[in-house]
Amino acid sequence: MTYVAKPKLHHPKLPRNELGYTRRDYEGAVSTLCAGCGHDSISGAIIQACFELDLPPHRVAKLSGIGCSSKTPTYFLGAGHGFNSVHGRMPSVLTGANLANRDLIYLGVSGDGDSASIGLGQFAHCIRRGVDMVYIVENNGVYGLTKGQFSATADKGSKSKRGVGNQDSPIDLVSMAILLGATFVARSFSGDKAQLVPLIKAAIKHHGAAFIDCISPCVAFNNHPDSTKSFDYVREHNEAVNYLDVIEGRDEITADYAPGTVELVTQHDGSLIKLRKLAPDYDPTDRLSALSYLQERQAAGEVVTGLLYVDTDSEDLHDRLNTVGTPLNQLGKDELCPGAAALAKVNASLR
Ligand SMILES: Cc1ncc(C[n+]2csc(CCOP(=O)(O)OP(=O)(O)O)c2C)c(N)n1
Ligand code: SF4
Ligand SMILES: [Mg+2]
Repeated sequence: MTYVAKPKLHHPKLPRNELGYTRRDYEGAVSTLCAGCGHDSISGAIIQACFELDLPPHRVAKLSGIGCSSKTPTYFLGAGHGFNSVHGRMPSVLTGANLANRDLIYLGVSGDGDSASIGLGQFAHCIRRGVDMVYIVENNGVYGLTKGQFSATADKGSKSKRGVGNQDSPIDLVSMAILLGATFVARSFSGDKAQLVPLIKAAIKHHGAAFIDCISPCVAFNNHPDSTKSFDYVREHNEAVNYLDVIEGRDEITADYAPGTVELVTQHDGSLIKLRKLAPDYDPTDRLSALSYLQERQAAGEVVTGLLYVDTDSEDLHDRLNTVGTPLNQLGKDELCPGAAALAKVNASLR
């Protein structure tokens, strides 16, 4: 119930991070989603990731569209900035906010209907522009909020709760994100926090467009035996290519791993991704093999999860536009207005 406030009291011995915050300081309002909805587990993973990264909650901007998934920013980071936009329009609002203030951490939360159906064009352009953000799709294969219609990510042949088969081909958002130029692409499962939390942390540390497709079963409309987005199906067909840890630049690196099974990937800000490879031949820095591996395993009915692709030389929209380092919303009149002489020169060049 939205009117039930969470109790402010908490155990005095709750662990605190470097900022002195407990995990409770990263929570939001009480969730109104169905009990057992995968989306709530993703909110829990976001809370855990931000707590572990010692992020000041007020430095995070949470943007979403419309849907059960898009409601979730209310349930985490209550002290962050939030903007619940129009269905499928989160990417352009996020792009504008990022251009105006590059200093915040941008978290776009969307659904498969929000991003693969009505918002597909917005998704594509936001990714190809390299907006510095973490874009999470909470993917359940249905429009949960409007009572379970198939979305564009529902697998062909997948059956609805009422037994109707989906005849259309699915859109695979991770393959699409790689093709569109995302520089960090991952897939995970709401029921696998051990994999999801480090992926979110690495995505936050990434400089550029980071995309996470998170399979998140809808217990009300799409968690039955004929659904390929059900808890049971994903557990049985989950093919994890790797598990990772994120090591921040300031920490001493004490890796305890068997040679040949771990790969260290250095990100733009010096943080390290320690990849425990489960598929020994999988190279997440090789874009072409990532795409063909995804197609191959998908044809075998498997759901490939883990860090699928990362470009360690990534750039973002601000790099491409060569904008100033100071957030535009902090510039004064003198910096923003070039003056009459400069304007006259521009006008003269156009005559
Ligand atoms: C312009 C517009 N068209 C349609 C709708 C109705 N609508 C609301 S949410 C939704 C789909 C949500 O599906 P998804 O993004 O997958 O989120 P979920 O509820 O499954 O988490 C639709 C079609 C709307 N709100 N606005
Ligand atoms: S309808 Fe589905 S997606 Fe929406 S809250 Fe319920 S379980 Fe979650
Ligand atoms: Mg959905």
